[in-house]
Amino acid sequence: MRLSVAPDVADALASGRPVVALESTIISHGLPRPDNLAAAHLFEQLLVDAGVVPATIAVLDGELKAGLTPDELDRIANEDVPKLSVRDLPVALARGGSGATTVAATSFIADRAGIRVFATGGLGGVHRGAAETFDESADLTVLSEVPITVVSAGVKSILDIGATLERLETLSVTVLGYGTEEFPSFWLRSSGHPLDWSVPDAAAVAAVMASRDELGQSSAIVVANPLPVDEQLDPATHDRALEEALRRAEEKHVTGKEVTPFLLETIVEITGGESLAVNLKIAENNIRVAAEIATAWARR
Ligand code: PSU
Ligand code: MN
Repeated sequence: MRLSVAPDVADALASGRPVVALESTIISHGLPRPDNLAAAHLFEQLLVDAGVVPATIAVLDGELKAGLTPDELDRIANEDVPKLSVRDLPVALARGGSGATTVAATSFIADRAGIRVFATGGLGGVHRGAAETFDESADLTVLSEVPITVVSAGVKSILDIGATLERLETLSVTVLGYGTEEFPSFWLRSSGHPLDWSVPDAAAVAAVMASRDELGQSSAIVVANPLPVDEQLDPATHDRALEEALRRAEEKHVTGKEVTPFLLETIVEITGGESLAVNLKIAENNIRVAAEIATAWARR
């Protein structure tokens, strides 16, 4: 397989030291330039500071990458690379192309590299109106097939959160509230959707990972990690921005894989960057928890 694992990542995996995978679509499509490159460096540094080796995942020049050099990180942040999900990977490899990986493609590549824990901001999910459009992220179906533990702040309220949770159930993806009994809605701590299972700490997540392996299951564990309430987006600002972004997407007939980036950019614009600041906090918060989980896992 054309998979290049960075030397520090390969060393850590070989000696059982903690590694956390990071996705690259959040860098290329989820955050605006030039903040995106600074954020990408910060995300890696948070892991390094926690004694964990970061492995940012992407596709470059026809090769799957687990762990990027600073130059490679710069390319993802500053070149107009496409967003690649799992179905796009064979085409990118065949053409010698490059791209940023979604949660689905990152999970797939991280698993092939032998990485067990992955931190992102929010997962893709079932879009509003999916009953007519069938727009559901491949993140969900891929997570039913890849035994990775992914830390996220739930899914954004731009999606249909209830339908997303139903699909995760159907797909046998284990969902754990991290210090919460409720599924978070990314910018907000609450979504109104209760969860079946809550865990208090990283060691409890590692114990569930071990049980999953013991059962020989192939599906992912989603760790739903909400922001502290004093760090969340103001709920009134949130509701106003969401409504307006959904209206504009409909008016402009935005469809397919453009929907997520369009809504996110529009919400950043409407909130005057406030949603972006919260977005960064969410990613940082998830990375810290992922570092603790990877460390607890490495100790077992
Ligand atoms: N949610 C976010 N920010 C993002 C994404 C999702 O809050 O940048 C990205 C992730 O990479 C996710 C992808 O895997 O969008 C899902 O896109 P789609 O719905 O087209 O599958
Ligand atoms: Mn879609």
